[in-house]
Amino acid sequence: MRLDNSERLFARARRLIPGGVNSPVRSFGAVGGTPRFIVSGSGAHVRDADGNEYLDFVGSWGPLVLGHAHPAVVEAVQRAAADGTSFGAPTEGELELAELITRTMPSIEMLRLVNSGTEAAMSAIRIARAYTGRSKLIKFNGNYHGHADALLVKAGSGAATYGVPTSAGVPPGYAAETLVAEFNALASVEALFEANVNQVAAVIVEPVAGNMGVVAPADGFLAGLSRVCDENGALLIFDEVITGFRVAYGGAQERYRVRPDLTCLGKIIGGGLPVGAYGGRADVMQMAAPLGPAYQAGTLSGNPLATAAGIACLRELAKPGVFETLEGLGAEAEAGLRAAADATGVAVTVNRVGSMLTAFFAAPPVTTWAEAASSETAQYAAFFHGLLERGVYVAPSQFEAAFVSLVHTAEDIAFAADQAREAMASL
Ligand code: KE4
Repeated sequence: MRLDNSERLFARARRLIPGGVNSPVRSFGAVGGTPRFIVSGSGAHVRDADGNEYLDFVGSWGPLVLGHAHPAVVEAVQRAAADGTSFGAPTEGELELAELITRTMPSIEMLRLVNSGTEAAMSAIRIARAYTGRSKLIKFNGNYHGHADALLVKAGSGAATYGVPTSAGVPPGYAAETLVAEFNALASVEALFEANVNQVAAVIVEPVAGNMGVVAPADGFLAGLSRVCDENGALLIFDEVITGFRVAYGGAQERYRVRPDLTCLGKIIGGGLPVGAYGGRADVMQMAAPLGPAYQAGTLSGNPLATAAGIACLRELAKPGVFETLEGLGAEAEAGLRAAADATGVAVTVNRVGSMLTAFFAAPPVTTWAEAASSETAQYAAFFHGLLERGVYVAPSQFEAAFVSLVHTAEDIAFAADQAREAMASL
């Protein structure tokens, strides 16, 4: 496989950009080799700077549930851009996107648009602290909520991938306010509440973990979190940056029928452009400036291009049969991976929720961070390259999700399964 152009571009990039990338997980640091410089995407495929084409299951880490360059999204962005790219003033598009979201997720009575999932999570936590007057936060080992200081404590995704789950540069005083529980272990949450009576402002959770690889909530776990938060006067924050409009149109809160106090959104609601959002109970959201005393702002928050892309994307997802199609394609992808592991005898655990899934190179079950972290990451790296050489692009990290889009076909999934079997056979 020719990689001259990606190698040349990567060498240039490393001179100016730390690690040659603008987000660590892209650097292939965990799997080795040269990150592919992508020049275009169309439907379920991307093309790199050397003309190599790949069937894409990264999907820009979740936003591209409609695939690359979907006509409805492209046309909406082109039309919006022709009228100006940003005004720094309210626009109708922000209102329309807010109405689409609040109609879909009844727990969100009011919301604020921001530019990323990181901003959404950090702002939701600030609002929760302002509302409760409390400082401490409970998060889960292996969950990732963006790179705000308070959240880079035992974080998943790239932080776990590169072995810095608690980042340098976060003052000990900040980290001390963040308490860490174990995902799917309600007792670990109850113990933290008992040890920090009346001090916890909120619990923030990925309702379906995506950043340790995909780990579904155990039966009753999410409802248990809601109960324990209510009992202790704390707010429950669902970080649905990945799961929102992914695991159901109404996200994990619809799929599992648990109503959080606050929700963080991102990725899909921007249709591939930078959008995040936080929202929830109106009495809590009243804390946000200019209504209340908790300040949060953003030059490009709700900008017309991003809201146009997000509205076009959510409108497509609202069409009949979309989530049945995503569920079916996800199930086929899961079956293909399981068949590849069975045919080759490789110890793989495949976890899936809807159209997000992960093949863990670990014996089953994988229901906790500890079990996910026991994966053979070197084997995953070899599998990753085996797929890449065969034209299939998945996340360059064991601790991420693969995403199936609406434009992957049954033939695509069958092709990927065949390549997975060959890649596993060559381990
Ligand atoms: P952003 O700031 O990257 O838009 O969102 C942060 C975030 C918040 N919450 C969840 C559940 C997330 O998954 C993320 C970001 N996800 C990672 C990959 N799992 C983004 C990829 C990257 O870091 O480059």
